Amino acid sequence: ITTIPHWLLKQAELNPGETAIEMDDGATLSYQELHEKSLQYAAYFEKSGVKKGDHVAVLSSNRIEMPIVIHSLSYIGAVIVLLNTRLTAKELAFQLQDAEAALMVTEPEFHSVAGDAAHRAGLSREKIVEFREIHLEEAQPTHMQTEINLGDLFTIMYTSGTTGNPKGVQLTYGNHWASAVSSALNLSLSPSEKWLVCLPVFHVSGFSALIKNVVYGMPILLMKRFEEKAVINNIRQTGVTMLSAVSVMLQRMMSELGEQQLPDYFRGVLLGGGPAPKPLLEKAKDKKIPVFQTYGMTETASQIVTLNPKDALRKLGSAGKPLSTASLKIDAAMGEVGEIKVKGPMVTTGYYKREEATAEVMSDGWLATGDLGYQDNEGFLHVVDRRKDLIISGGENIYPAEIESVLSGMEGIREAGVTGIKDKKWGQVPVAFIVSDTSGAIREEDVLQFCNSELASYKCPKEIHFVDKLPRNASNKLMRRELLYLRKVDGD
Ligand code: S0N
Ligand code: AMP
Ligand code: MG
Ligand code: MG
Ligand code: MG
Repeated sequence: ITTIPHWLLKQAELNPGETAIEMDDGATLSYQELHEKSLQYAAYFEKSGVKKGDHVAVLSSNRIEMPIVIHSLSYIGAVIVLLNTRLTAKELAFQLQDAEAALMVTEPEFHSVAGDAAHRAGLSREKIVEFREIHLEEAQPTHMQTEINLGDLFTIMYTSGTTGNPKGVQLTYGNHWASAVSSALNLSLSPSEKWLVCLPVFHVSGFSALIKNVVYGMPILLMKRFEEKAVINNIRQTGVTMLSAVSVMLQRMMSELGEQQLPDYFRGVLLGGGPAPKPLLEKAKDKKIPVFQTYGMTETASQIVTLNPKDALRKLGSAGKPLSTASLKIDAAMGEVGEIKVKGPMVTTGYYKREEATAEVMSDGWLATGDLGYQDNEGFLHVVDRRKDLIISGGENIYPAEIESVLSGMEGIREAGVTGIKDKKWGQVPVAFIVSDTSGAIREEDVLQFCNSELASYKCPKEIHFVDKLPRNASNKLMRRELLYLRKVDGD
């Protein structure tokens, strides 16, 4: 197959009156309403000049407009560039430019950062559309995509790398569709479930739930932001059966729960986006909260290896087996650690305009993830280490190279090295080691202020250490793991 009926059009036909989306403020949309609103938005975007194949950037929190904008853009065949709302104007500008965005859609909350980013990217003011400016005059666009071509590019989401600038991960409709179908087979999902979405929709973690919503006809409860109390209340009061989360969210939910339990109809938490600490999994088991660890990434449109509910307790700590349409291989003997490679219809076609970077990780359909793991004697995956140098803080990725390049651009800094340390709250946080140049007198507070103006705050180093030189090997390569020996902790 190359084409399928548009998934939202199909749900509007099959389940018009069923609830598609509930918001935590009580607003709801049935599939028919979601479809009609999306058509109206599509007509507006078409009138604004958006054509099939154009790239439209979206900068928004999990508002009800988010799914509407996403489906409306797919109704006119535009490609959606999802922007992380925590980024600075400078970081956003890079992505707008790199992705060749023709238009940016955003909400009033980001008025000023969006304006600044667009200006830096050379995108004119009238190319920024705020939700409140969208006029719903026409009922539908003139050129509507009633069918989805699975080979067409659907989304671009940015991910940083071991060197230099972020790269745009391209995902086709087929990638997202295969992901949704495979996830349903793995977790036995059906329209009688309700999925709570508290992960950001600008990440594939949250985005994939919006696709499940229209591919299965399964309702979702969309939360504007994560808040542990509200998540627990929503599970109790609105019949939520499943949710996806990163470790820090599960941790916060369990502290909030204390001795209390979740209702029996709650089927479980799909836990991913970073390491799943064993003590956290044990604690959830004690509290009778089913947790399904999943391994996946932006490049695989979310899950690719996931622990099946039936094995969840027996195989605690494992990330499970590849989904039914996917394959996994580790070039090492059984039980031995090696690089994790994955293949399947959910795997990206590559990075936007980065043929070299794509060729580096893709070969014969296999994606070399850079993550390390082993398969046990039953074939279950155990992830033991993340991609080279990658720091994961509360589910957000931080690449030392990106922070180092910002730091060395600051006046007074000769060179900088960045690595991660363990953190109780976020799992890991970045710390920086700085060699100042001969001009001397550079202050910690100036460095922090500089970082704040250039980098999203989760990327800003939590400690600054001034050192005489950085540890390098014989070929002059920075040895980031050795940086920690230079760390001077207060009170030492
Ligand atoms: C954990 C979250 C919710 C924390 O945000 P919170 O509590 O709302 O913070 P704020 O009130 O916004 O800010 C308060 C201060 O905290 C700082 N801050 C916020 N987040 C972080 C962070 N992650 N690290 C460090 N600091 C942080 C703010 O900057 C602010 O500080 P100041 O005042 O100094 O500005 C939030 O971080 C969050 O939503 N995290 C999750 C992100 C995520 O979705 N990651 C997954 C990405 N990966 C993928 O998409 C692929 C894997 C995948 O698909 C998947 C993942 C999980 C589960 C399922 C799947 C799946 O396969 O389906
Ligand atoms: P992202 O690029 O934001 O999609 O992050 C994906 C990365 O998160 C993976 O390449 C891994 O390094 C890490 N990750 C995802 N799932 C797991 C897991 N179950 N255990 C350990 N690390 C994980
Ligand atoms: Mg908050
Ligand atoms: Mg990430
Ligand atoms: Mg400098």
